[in-house]
Amino acid sequence: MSRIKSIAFLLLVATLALAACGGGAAEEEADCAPNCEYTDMVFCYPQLGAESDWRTANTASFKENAGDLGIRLIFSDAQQKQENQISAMRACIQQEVDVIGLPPVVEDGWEAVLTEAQDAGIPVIIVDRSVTADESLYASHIGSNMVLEGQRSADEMNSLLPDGGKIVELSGTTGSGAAVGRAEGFRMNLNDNIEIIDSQTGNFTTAEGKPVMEAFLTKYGDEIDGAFIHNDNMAIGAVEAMKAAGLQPGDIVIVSVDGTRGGFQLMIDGWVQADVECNPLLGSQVYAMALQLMNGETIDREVLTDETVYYPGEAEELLPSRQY
Ligand code: GYE
Repeated sequence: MSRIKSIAFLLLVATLALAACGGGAAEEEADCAPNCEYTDMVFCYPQLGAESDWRTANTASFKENAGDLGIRLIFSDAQQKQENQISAMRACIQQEVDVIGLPPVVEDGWEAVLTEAQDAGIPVIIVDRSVTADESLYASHIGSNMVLEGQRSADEMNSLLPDGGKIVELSGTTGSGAAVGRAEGFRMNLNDNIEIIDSQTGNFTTAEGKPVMEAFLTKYGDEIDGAFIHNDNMAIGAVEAMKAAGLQPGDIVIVSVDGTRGGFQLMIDGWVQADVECNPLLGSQVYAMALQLMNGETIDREVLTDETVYYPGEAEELLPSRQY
């Protein structure tokens, strides 16, 4: 008797636990499942900002692809502020959108709003940068492998400074998955004879990259042999500072990240010696996954973009065909 009672109790606990968990794949299916089409989709994209050419291309990719596919896109620009992204997500949850794509400005602090989306049965695809929140709180992550980008950057710096030297780092937004991953990967692969003498954030913008390089030049003068710069827009600002200080292309070797037209131009002009690709054109891939989620299909938990490294020798030829 007591055994039967305890089995019954266990069953009850298990049922309650399942109910409390909620948010299972089946419950996230849309009403149109399993035959949902793009024209059924309301997709929310609380973009993090417009800080760089990479970001502008990323926004254009989501807007253009939505237009082509007939998706209703709810777009907002958080101006690099996490609280704005969180409010935009909450507004989308209220509107009962089908899927949210979140490009998180920083890695930490997403647990509460991701839980709210999950409780409302709205799947979230983390786009571009990563989050530290538990995997169970979102459907998938589609973006670049930032650690690998950092490792590739270090490999380039190693070949540019075979006898070692002193370098500075212009890092991206503090606490962002892109900056954290690139810094980590870079340090993993950098040769022991290369010393990072300083590292400061330029917030991924040209406007903030310039004064950071100015300050480095004032402080270290011609001690600096190289610079690892986390994106092309900051490289543009840094080069402006270097020109103003009377430096010539190649005086300080630069490894940059993104592979935008601006970065290609800097390679053509001799300022940047290697540009590690980071691809912003993620719209159609994210929408395809969003549709799978609406239809209750199984999806990959992480999809990393295939990327390469670009060099000055090919920059002139490739520039006209660059999409961003
Ligand atoms: O490198 C930078 C942008 O998160 C990968 O953000 C992205 C980065 C990109 O501002 O240009």
